[in-house]
Amino acid sequence: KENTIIQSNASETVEKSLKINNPIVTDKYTADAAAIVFNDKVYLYAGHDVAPNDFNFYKMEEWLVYSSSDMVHWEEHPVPLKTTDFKWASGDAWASQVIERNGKFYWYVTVEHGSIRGKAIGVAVSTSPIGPFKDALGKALITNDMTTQTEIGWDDIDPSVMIDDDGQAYLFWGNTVCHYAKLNENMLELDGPIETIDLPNFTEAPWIHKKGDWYYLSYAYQFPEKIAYAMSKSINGPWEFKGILNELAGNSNTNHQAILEFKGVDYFIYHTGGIQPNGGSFRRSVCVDRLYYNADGTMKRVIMTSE
Ligand code: FUB
Repeated sequence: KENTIIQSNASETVEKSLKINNPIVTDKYTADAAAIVFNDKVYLYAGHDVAPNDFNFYKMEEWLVYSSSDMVHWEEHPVPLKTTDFKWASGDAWASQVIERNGKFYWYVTVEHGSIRGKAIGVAVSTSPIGPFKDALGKALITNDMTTQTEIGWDDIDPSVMIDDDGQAYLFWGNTVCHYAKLNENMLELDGPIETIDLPNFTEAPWIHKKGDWYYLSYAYQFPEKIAYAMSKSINGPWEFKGILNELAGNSNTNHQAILEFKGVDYFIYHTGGIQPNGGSFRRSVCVDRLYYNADGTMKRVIMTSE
């Protein structure tokens, strides 16, 4: 299977066909990617899987950042953020997402809290998309104590953030239960109650995005994870379940997506355990493929070139 990007450059009237090579990073294990477009480039943020080959759990202590002008050639930048940058945290660089507002870049991350049981969501800030980023609050934005719907310590993970057309920012997150709340304009405080969304077989990894008039809430579905999604005409729902967007990602129990449009082309970013011989659920690799919408706004199943 070949997934190519056709880019036309009107001034030169040339068309170049670029082939995506998956996984996009081969000298490190990368997972849980998020991406933004800024000044004609894509910035891709990922957790760094460093679990030794005989260690069967996540070992992640820093996040990485890559940039690209064409989604095919990627430049790695110096490590922009580590769990040790959050003095109140004790480790675990789990899933995250960056967003730009008024020239500042806010990075919402999952970490293990040092003194409150379980995972928590923190925020780091920078004036550049490649950092360096600094802890913006000196404490967690969301902790396990704030959402007690489940007994597990990892229900407050996987932040996804969006600024709507009217300027209102929203934070979505969760494992087992999907939560969302408004964010203040300073991006550092909640601006209202924490709500929950009922989604079939929601496991984790919500990703909120908007295209045209539609809001899309995609998420990791069941376990091992596929990616499913729901659509709504309002960010407050009701959400209509639309089915599976991506099948099981090869050789990894988790499957964590990011969705974006860049230079008029839609992309689906995910991870697999694809690098052999040692890739797997705790040594994952970020992949990119094309995403296609139907005329009614629904998304077609992703054809993974990583397999
Ligand atoms: O990478 C650690 C966790 O695994 C993430 O937070 C989840 O989304 C899953 O990918």
